Amino acid sequence: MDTRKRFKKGNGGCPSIQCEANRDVLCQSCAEGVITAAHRVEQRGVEPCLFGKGGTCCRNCNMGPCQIIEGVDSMIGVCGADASTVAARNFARIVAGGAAAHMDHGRGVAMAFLETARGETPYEIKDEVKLQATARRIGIDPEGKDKTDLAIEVGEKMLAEFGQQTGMLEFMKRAPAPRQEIWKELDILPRGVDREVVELMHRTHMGVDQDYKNILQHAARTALADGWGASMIATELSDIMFGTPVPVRTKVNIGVLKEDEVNITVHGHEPVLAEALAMAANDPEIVAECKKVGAKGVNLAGVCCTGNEILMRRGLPIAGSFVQQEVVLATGAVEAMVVDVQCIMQGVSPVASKYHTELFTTSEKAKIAGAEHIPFNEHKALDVAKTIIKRAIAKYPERGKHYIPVHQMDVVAGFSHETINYILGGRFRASYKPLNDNIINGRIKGVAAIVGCDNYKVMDEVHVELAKELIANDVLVLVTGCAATGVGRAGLLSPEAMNMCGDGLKEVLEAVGCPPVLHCGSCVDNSRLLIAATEMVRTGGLGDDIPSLPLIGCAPQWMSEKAVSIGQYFVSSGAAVIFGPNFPTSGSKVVTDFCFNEMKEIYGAGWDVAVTANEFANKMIDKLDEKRKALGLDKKQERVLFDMAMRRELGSGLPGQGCAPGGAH
Ligand code: SF4
Ligand code: MSK
Repeated sequence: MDTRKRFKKGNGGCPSIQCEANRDVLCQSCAEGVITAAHRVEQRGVEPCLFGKGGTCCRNCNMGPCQIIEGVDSMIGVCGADASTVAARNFARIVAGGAAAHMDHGRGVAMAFLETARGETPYEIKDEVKLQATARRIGIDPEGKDKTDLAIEVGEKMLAEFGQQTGMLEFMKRAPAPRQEIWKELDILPRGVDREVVELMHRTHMGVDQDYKNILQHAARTALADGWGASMIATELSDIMFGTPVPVRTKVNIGVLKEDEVNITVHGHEPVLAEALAMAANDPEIVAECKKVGAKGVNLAGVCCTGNEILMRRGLPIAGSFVQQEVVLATGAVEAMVVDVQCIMQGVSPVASKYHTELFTTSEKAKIAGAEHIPFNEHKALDVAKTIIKRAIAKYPERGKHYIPVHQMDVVAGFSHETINYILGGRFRASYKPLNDNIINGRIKGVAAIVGCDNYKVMDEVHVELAKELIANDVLVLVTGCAATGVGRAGLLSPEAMNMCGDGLKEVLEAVGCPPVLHCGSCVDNSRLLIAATEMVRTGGLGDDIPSLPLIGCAPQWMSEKAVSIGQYFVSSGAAVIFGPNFPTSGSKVVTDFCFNEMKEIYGAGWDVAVTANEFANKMIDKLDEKRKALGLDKKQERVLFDMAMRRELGSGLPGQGCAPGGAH
């Protein structure tokens, strides 16, 4: 079902969908003639092409393309492939595409980490405590080793996992023991990060694996290599190198652009370039250049997940989520947009060309016609960053007709799994035990993750209304990616939003002063949620594996292949996932039933779909209630009050100051 509201024409003939800030900018005269994704949806329709919808069209060889209809004998592939084989192959290839994006990202971070450890970049090893904890976790004894030697050893071991051919990825050992047993029995423990994607592409080549269950099993293995492998490596090494996030106050939405400063937006996913730009932005040389052109300074603002990376670690603002990337440029107030990889619409190039805006690509993997390519290199990170910033400064005097909307919202972000451990546990009892206890006593019904993209098929309000409904029902909400920016725009990432919570959740949050919706980072940072779930299991009282936890994930506005890989690694880890419209296998009932039902038997969790916020909320709350019932938590429990003895037992584990009990750090 299409939930997208029909476009209303504004004064300037502008499409009026998604958020108010978008509408406001696109209706200004400075945006006249600008074509954005919203306009293209209007021109092409919300379903631009039906070939491939439902996952049963195949173009894996030149005897096709073949459009296959399940249950119609004459509508199978020329090679005889049926709908289940094709739907499973296509689903698996989506997982491969998404996982590969995270894997290449993770490899880039691991290489930058190693170069940093060797003193070859301007970055540093900022979180030594996490370095030591990570070393221990991957079987390296940090005792007696200096920071440099230890970081080199950790970097080499992590980087080696990408090319590893046999054995098991080190971070898989963090999962609850029963989960590891299930993976072992199913023979889906990833052997190496890259190997699983290559094998998946081979298996889904014409004439190889034609058993849909076998194909989906390997898709699960590949997704695990993403979540517990590449994504976790990227998150953990980024934290060690750039600092583990702690709560910071900042702002989101297009109104963060500034009239009197040089606006540079960083768009994409990799933190290394954005970090270098942030380091260079306050350099005296740059400040002096700004003065020369009458600007007060450089205003660095994020778009998409690069935005989430610098928001979490540096408190820099986010100008826009995925659906806002072209609109940010249509303000006419951006001197430069710097992009790296993933989720960058080609449409940004023609929009930038209408203004004085410089569009720079920086990764050899991602060039865009009309953009200037300035290759980024970690060894010369600051030089490249300064070159880009100086080019942007030179454009400031050319800023013409422009419009910066008022829309911006205060947010508190930076909830790494270490921070959740600390903030919910308190300074003297940092642990997941208070979270578990409040779930057990019923003040918190459970935990829900709203992750993933935003896109034009589903209205923005789904994220927002869903989050509101969940917190009103005492569900603690964790958000990542562009969903996080969307709920941030609506004010849900601020402690003031606790007034919207049910009484139980409100009571808990009032005691710790954190928002009811916790921003946990970018799309690779979904790996933080795996660790949070694992810590909840380890803390005790909620069963011995992830499927028993009152925990559920959803991606109402999923767009990217990465979302499918993330969803599959959640499911394979035992956390149920509800997706927004157009589940990729919907053309095959056989495969969809397998994903929705049989996966529950195999992994203890399966997929589901929903459309409206209400439907999502009902399904998610029902699922949490079901889990609570299975744990015997449907009856009223007494609240556990912590006395001094219990606090001593829990110990201390401030982020950046040591390992939390249970090894959460
Ligand atoms: Fe058609 Fe089979 Fe070729 Fe796919 S692999 S395009 S189903 S003939
Ligand atoms: S950027 S993958 S639109 S979350 Fe990570 Fe946003 Fe989705 Fe891209």
